[in-house]
Amino acid sequence: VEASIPEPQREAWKRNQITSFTDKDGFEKEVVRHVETTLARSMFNCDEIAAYSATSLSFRDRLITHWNRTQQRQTYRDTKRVYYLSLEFLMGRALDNAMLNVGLKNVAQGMQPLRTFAPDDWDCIIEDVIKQEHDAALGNGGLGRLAACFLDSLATLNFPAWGYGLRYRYGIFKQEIIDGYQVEVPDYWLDFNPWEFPRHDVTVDIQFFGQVNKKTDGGKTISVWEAGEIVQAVAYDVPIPGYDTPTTNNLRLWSSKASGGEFDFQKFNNGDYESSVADQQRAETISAVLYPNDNLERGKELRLKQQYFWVAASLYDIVRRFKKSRRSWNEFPDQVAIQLNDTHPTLAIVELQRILVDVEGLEWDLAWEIVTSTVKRPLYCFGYTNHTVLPEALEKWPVGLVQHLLPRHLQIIYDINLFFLQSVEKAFPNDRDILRRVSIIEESQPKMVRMAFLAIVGSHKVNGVAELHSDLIKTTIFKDFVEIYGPDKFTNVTNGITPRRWLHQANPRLSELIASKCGGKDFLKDLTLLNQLEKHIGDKQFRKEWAEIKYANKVRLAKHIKDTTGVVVNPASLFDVQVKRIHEYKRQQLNIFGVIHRYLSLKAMTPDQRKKQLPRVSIFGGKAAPGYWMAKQIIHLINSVGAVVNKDEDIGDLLKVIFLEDYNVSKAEMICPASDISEHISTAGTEASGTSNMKFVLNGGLIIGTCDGANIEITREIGESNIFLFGNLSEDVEDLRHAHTYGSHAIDPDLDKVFNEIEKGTFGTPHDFSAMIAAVRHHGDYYLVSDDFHSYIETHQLVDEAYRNQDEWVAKCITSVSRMGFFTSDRCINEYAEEIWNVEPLLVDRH
Ligand code: Z15
Repeated sequence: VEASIPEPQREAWKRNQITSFTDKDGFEKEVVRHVETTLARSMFNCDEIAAYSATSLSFRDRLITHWNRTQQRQTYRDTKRVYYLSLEFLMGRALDNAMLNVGLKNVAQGMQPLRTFAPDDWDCIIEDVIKQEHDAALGNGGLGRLAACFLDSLATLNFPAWGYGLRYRYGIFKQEIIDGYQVEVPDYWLDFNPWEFPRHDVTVDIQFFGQVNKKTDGGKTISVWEAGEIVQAVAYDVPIPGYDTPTTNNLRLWSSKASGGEFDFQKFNNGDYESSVADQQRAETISAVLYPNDNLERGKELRLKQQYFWVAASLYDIVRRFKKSRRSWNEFPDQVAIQLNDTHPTLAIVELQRILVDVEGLEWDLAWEIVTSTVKRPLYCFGYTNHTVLPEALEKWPVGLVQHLLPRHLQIIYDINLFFLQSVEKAFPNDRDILRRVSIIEESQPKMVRMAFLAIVGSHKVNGVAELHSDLIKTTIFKDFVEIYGPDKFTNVTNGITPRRWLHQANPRLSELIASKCGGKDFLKDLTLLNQLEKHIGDKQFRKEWAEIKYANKVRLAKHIKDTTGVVVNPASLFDVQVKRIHEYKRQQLNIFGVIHRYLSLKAMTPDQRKKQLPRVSIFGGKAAPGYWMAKQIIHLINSVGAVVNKDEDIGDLLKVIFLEDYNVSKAEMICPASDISEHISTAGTEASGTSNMKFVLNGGLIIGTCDGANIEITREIGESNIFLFGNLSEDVEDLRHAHTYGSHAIDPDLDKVFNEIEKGTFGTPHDFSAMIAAVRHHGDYYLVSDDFHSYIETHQLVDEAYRNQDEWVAKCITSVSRMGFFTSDRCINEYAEEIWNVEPLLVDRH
């Protein structure tokens, strides 16, 4: 690194090496300095917000030195880098994570300067400080959180890697529940964000619209994309610290701005002030807001603009970095691995081809070899991860829209498609229909660009996110491509989660107990070490401490429930949790129908019978896309059932129904450790993986679930006796759906009773819920709610029985945790690195 610093600067750099705090005193000094200088406040009125700000700034300073060093080292060594392109990064809070990863949370605990505002309980101070931070919620759900876990693992494993995303001014909306309905409130989160660094010197001009003109250049015909509109991309960098390593990677988020600074001065001077302001506003709109749909594409022009804006800026940046190394273009895939998180960044393939051919003047074939890495040597550039088989989530863009916004890109897409179809025709001369089926252009009215197909053609590897899902894409939506390319292009990388945030940070007491049995904290870096827990299962004291921690976590959640909903729940009850985006395929409706069934059963009992029942709290949480009417009705039904059940004196503690407002990453950190049983009950074959299932089991909860996504692999790892599986299998779904539509469709009799009760008005105006019932009764029950209902109810009965035997229950939980090592995102990242990216870690010296 030293050698990379120019001679004149090197001496000054050496003389003034920045050292950051290592102990309480050093930390305290930094906090006071930041309060009194950076924040221009006085220690006399240091409130929680000032305390949060100063603490963050102090830790941030620490990160910056490591971050600089990491970047210098990566530049100097010039090895292959990974670029993770994702429209979503659901990061949550940064401070706690930074403190834990740097390993100095203890110095911040009970810190002297902050005692002014919490004089009684010094140990709690830091937890109060942490809570001041606003979640960075630049994502919808699983896909965005996966990207965040991957960044944590990439840094922890010392991979030279960058994330590229959009800096939305508004992340996912804040959810309020008013009269039982979801109301969306904008989430303005950037007011004070110490974790981002604006790079006003790192900008890229991005072009939209205009026309393509043919020109001759030295006898060669070239395409020139001219006129149109220019928007400027400005980089904002976020440091990503690894756990117990100095490696600190970079997440670069692009923000949009009118090009030419504040105003178009031409227009301004011409007296056209209003239109120059309008231009500016229009440019800033591109990065203004995250589209709040999970597993749904709505084909909006602004969304396509976001995608191109982000992809073009990122590629420009990647190419600029590559060109600094003065290598020849055919080395590009040796230096660059780009992972496409879903099809959202697929235009990157087209944009790279455009840069190589139109800007750099390469021949088409050579350029395409670089893009697709089809050269004989094992070169790698693009990899594409598919996250869903749901038809409504598969991206397609109208050809007319692409033509209008990105005329040159449409030409390139047509050329890519032409060469691709020619090769298919050659390989399958007798199959006329295959060309229609696999064409990147769907010949519909209007014609559509199929982004997944483009991503497959332009990538050297395509992966699904759990075994079942990866098998499904090979046999259904991408079947023809397996025939064309052979099976090796398609692979599986089962998702994982970072144990740093999802165990150590979310559940510090459990993490500590585990450390005491697994030979220290090494398990946080090698999660398979959890298997040492199993030999302690017979230890009564250990089981007792385990159960006490779960109970304390439930008490904490019960307090949150009381504070936010006013409902008092008994922490000794079985806590049954379903928190995730609200979606018909995830079947929160099945859960709430089950709750109603339980309620009716309890009501039908004598007081003596009731005394023998196990008390339960059914906890729901999750956001519905603002335009997803049915999902909003489901939220309303849950709240309506809660309103009736929670005040029913016959029922008391036996059943409570809670809807937790505004489920997000920081709430998940509190909820996961407090669950006894969590619900992962999607219709078989619809949930690509699921990742909260992993979080709940890792925190010592059991799960009830269908044979879907990663549930199947969780079962394989932890054992069938430690999970409650129910419902129809994925291979039978098609036939069942067919039978609903073309045969007679008899509703499960217990479910019928539930419907009748809703229709009697027990839970408010029946009309509000008629569409939900009709979806099952009259519209083909696409999600198989009725088919799975009986099995679901029976399995919940088994859960009750199992929970009565607390000793055995706790043993099941410990066994499960001990076998969860596979589901760390570190394992995923190592698999991607080996199988897809061909990159190696790069260690940075400790200082
Ligand atoms: C999303 O959150 C997921 C898939 C998508 O296609 C979109 Cl657009 C959003 C989720 C899957 O539903 C979930 O099963 C998976 O665990 C997650 O991505 C991460 O792979």
